[in-house]
Amino acid sequence: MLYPQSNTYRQVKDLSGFWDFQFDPQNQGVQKGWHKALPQSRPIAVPASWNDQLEEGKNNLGPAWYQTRFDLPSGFKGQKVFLRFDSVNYLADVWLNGVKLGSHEGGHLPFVFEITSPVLNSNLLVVRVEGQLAPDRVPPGNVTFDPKDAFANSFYPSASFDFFPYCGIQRPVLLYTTPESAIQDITITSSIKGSKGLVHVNIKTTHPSTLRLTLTGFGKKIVKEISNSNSTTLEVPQAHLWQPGAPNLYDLKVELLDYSFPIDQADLPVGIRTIAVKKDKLLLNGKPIKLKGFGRHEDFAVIGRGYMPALIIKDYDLMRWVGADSFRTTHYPYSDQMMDLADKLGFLVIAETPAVGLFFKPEGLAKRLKLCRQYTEELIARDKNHPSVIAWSLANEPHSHRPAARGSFKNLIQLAKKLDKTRPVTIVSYIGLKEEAFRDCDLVCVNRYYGWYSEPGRLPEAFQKLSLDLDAIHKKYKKPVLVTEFGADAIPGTHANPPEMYSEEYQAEMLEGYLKVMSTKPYVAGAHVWNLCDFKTAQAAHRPAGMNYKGVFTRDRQPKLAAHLLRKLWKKA
Ligand code: GCB
Repeated sequence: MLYPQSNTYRQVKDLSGFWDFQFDPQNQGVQKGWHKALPQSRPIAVPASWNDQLEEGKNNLGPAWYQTRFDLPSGFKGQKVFLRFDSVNYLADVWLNGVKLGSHEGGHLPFVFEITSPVLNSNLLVVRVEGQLAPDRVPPGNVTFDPKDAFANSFYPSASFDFFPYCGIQRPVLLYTTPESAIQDITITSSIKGSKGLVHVNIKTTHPSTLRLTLTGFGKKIVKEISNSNSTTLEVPQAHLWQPGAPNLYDLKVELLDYSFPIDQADLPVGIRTIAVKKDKLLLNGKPIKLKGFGRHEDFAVIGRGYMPALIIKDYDLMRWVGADSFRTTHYPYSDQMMDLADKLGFLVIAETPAVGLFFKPEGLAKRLKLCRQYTEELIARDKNHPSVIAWSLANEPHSHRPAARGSFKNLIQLAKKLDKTRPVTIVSYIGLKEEAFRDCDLVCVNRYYGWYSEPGRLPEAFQKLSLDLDAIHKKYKKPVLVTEFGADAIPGTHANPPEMYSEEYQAEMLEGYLKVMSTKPYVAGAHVWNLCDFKTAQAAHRPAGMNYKGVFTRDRQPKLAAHLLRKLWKKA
């Protein structure tokens, strides 16, 4: 899926701004025809979650309605016109000029409608958004309590996951055009042969035609024309490989030709790199790597989970400052812009679907699994061309103790591997040794909280358990092991000597001890601290002030003791 581009043949208009907004507590909007105009609206910012913008928005998960008016720019006429939502959480129904365009389920992934025929000179766009938590949704909520299903029902609102269930139009809404004959999609993979980089390109077009590819960078320009085929390989002599510390990107221009005249164009950055698993090592460009980084959340005061360019820059800067080289998009795909910058700045990314808190009780299971497949397809379609993405994570902490889990993950992993033959596929588990799905994964990713949820206050014991546990997991699966979460809450400004839970000292000591244990294990291919920053959760007895304080930076991005410690450890490594 190509992100909307603006060039000689294509236009983009960003519909961000103040939209009209109305909650629908009686759920009467559809029946009363609100899609034709909202009766009593007030302004709201788009993109942003609605919850922290308005007093009654806080624990309100909808339904709610948005509307905006836009005029079709003159340059859009005579072109195919599309409307793209980068992310609406959770369920979106969309009308243009009173005509229903369609619906989309699931936040954090884009959806597009072609609107060439319903679009007018002046338009009314209306969106109904609903973010209720339900057992047959992913991520789920309002799940009947089962003691084996961690987190179920302990939160208000009743999320089966540990972050606030922010709702709304959370990323940009874009109006864009393509020509009638157009490039629809480009898929890029790369391989390395000696000093040569091979860039494999597959292009999908509306009509069979001739294509011209131009790859430029590092003083080289490679041009190739292809007809009668949509695939080719570009050979780059003395290739500058992409990797952290040297995020070398080439520019690929693809032109669609009518005879020899270009009639459409799409541009993409290209990073030449390989990623592979060999025995218990994770190899980037053929060399073993060990990830140092974080889990994170798209989360900030007032905007909630809304797209905020300055926050993206800030978080990359914090990661750079601390010496991190990687992150996992916990627990849902991040914005396209975040991913673009990972390519540019040289961060390695484990890209995760929104499948968090997945459980395998029979009720609603078919629907949940269908959504998991949809998210896997949508995520890979969106992020397949990013050199920064080195693995797909298809779930975080599924409650996989039921037998249905193994087969379900086997199918899901197969799907991901069919869609992308180049990247390792995994799930992230808290079960570890008993996680049957690890047999089908390329990487073994475990979240570990010894010294926090177990062995509270007893760090030496925690480190011992961690060590034994990791060795046992490695012995069983013989694959690279990544500790994709470990951490302790530290309430900013809380100090204790000797260290005590919730103090900054305890958090720092725990992270240091975990990293020390992992440094003695050659099979550990990654350590991701939970979390980069403190973040908002739903309310629960174990979440003071509705916050998870496991950030090494505060929610407003100031360092705790642990951030300074990591900087010392990671910068010198
Ligand atoms: C986990 C979850 C993460 C939570 C974290 C915690 O295992 O994957 O979403 O926030 O633990 O702090 O409890």
